[in-house]
Amino acid sequence: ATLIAQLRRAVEEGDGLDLAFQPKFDLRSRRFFGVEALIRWRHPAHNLLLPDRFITLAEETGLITSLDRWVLRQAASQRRRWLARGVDLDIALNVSPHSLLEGDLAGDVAGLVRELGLMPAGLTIEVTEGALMRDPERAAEVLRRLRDESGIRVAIDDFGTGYSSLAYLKRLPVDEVKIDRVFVKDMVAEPRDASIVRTIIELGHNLGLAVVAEGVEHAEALDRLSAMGCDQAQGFHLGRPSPASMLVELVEGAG
Ligand code: G
Ligand code: G
Ligand code: NA
Ligand code: MN
Repeated sequence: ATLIAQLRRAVEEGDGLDLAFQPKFDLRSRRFFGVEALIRWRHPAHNLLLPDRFITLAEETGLITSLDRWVLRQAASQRRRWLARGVDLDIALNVSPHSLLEGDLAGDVAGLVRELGLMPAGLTIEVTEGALMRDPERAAEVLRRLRDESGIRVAIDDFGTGYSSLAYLKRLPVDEVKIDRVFVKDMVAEPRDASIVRTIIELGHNLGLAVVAEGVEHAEALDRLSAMGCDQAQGFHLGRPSPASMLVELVEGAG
């Protein structure tokens, strides 16, 4: 079978798909407060496939809608299972532009949150600048409904690599910006990267947004981000994407 046919089967039956969870760390309380869910595909022949190998394919074939819906249900169910064990971790999930702008994401989320008895949802939806800029009016409407009807937090992912207009950033119903890891990766050695990071933190705070740095790979970067007033951080230094069970150990170990 072709990769497309295999992906269709995986998505339609949820067979071989899995979520990895990467911890998100609060720099002020020095605690893990949440995770980002990242999809993995245990392909029969290629072992573990990372999303850069199949998300584009899913977008091109229209499978992305079902894939994102599967992720949403899994993430919400995981949140529920953790809550039942007294583990209160916000779960962030990535939503493709197509899933944000077409169909009825806000309605789907509201239905799921009601079904699982999660209110507020304790979920964050991460969207890229590209998704927001493709149709800012429609994006704003969907995001506003997600926040109002389901208590969803909204994050702009990979911030600084797209082309968001600052005028839209001011008007969009967003809670958080995530500084793209290309700026964070070398910020200790590269003064210009450090300046960009500092500038995004200041911009975010001036607009009343929480600022998250992704791609934190070393303790030095974490210290610098802390000193700059960055709110939250994520990266290999703090924890790699891992199965749900390992997350609980990490969080309880640090708590
Ligand atoms: O997990 P990894 O770091 O390899 O992710 C690579 C890219 O795939 C990232 O841009 C991430 O946002 C995206 N991605 C990961 N999981 C999902 C998912 O569940 N849905 C969508 N639409 N994108 C995802
Ligand atoms: O685009 P998005 O931010 O959703 O991408 C998440 C991707 O970033 C995941 O594939 C994850 O594996 C990867 N990632 C997470 N932390 C780090 C890190 O510290 N360094 C690098 N290089 N990649 C990371
Ligand atoms: Na993301
Ligand atoms: Mn990102």
